[in-house]
Amino acid sequence: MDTKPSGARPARRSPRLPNSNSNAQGRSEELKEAKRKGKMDRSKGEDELVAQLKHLEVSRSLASGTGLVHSEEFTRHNCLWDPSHPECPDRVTAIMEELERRDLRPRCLAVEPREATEQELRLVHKKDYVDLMRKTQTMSEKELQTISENYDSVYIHPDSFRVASLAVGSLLELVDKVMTSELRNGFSVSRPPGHHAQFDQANGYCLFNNVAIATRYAQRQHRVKRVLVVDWDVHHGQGIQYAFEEDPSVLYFSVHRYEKAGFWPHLQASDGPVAGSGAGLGYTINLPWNKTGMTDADYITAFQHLLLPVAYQFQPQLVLVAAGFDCVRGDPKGEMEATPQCFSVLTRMLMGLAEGRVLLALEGGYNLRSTAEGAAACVSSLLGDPCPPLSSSSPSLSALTSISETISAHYPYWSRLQVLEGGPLADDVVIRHKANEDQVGETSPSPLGVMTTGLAYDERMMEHLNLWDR
Ligand code: X5A
Ligand code: ZN
Repeated sequence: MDTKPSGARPARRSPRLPNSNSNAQGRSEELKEAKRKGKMDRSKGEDELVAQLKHLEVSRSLASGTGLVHSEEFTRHNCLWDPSHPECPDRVTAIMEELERRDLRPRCLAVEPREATEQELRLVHKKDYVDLMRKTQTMSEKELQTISENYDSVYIHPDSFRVASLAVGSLLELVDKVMTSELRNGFSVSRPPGHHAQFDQANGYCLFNNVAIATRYAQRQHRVKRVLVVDWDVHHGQGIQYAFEEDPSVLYFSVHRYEKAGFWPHLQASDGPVAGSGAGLGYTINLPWNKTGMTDADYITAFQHLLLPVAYQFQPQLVLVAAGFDCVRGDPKGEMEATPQCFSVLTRMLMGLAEGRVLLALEGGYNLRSTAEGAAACVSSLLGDPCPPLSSSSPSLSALTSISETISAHYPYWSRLQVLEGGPLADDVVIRHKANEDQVGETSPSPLGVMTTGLAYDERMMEHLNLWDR
């Protein structure tokens, strides 16, 4: 996996250029040389033009390719005192083997991981915390165990700092490549996971918050204004929520097992009525499941009736997915019933947003088969494959109750949810056409234009009818 996507792409050449192999007699070497140079200059010019076009909005449709980051290094982080810890190196190996088995891996473009810098880690984390994590590299097993006990559900290995930095940096590389349209979308097969990690603490098998750091990085480095973070890991990503709860530039949506705070991390902050605070009010959306066994229909309904209406109103410029697969059927912690194929569909649903700039980063997932199949299903969608069919079923009453409670909490903030409450379309949404009123001239698209769907209707159309055969 050392092929850089840029290297894998053949240089474009004009088909109009003649083949320069002709060795016609009488032609001076000078002329041949001049022609050869001319051709080189011309294709060089084209390459530059293509490179420049890729930075323009209009050329986004040219963006192709699904980036895949992985490295053997991700298997170096493991629990020295519990070899049967669920957050184990085999998780990423199982995913890579499944991608290989389904011939998905060679269809992706390999992206080389890199370690995040101190400055990048500090986009989300406190200096003292980053310094402490760096120091763990030279600690004894005994010391590591003591440090780990200061946190909830965490283990640290001497290689953890390096591997966790690599997991962050991998996602940052993908952010760079989708923001410059070198890639359309991507998947980071990395560990340790990140969505529970917080400003000054490790938590829930997470050391650095990969997705939260990537969000801030996209905003700083690529001037991205609005980022949508979708978290379908079965646990609530409280680390991501805390990082952005007051920030209206980041819409955080999490669907998670909750059981009225009976499930880890047992926080009231994970509940449906929690919506963010200050300027960020309305930009934190929690969908807590209060029963196990949620199915494809429950997840699809949540996306169709809650996430997608809000996401299309928010108009993100980048979508990051905290992609845990502990929500897939067979996971010992999640105890959900969603199929791996369901996550193909959820991925596909997000690809219509942000001009397809969708990046998935692995979070949890503790059944190797479920995790591998779920991740492969997502990669298949990112590559543009058609979604496999889902067995039809109806959402459960418990799921509908959760969805409805979250919609109730959020409809004051999102007008696109208000139509679902049965409310009438606001009168001012209808732009009434006035007859005999010439309004020609202003044709440039307004910012509102791209948010508004046109509806052409006139009662006089009723006058066209079949008079002799009603
Ligand atoms: C990333 C993830 C789960 C932590 C469970 C702690 N963490 N009981 O899935
Ligand atoms: Zn999880």
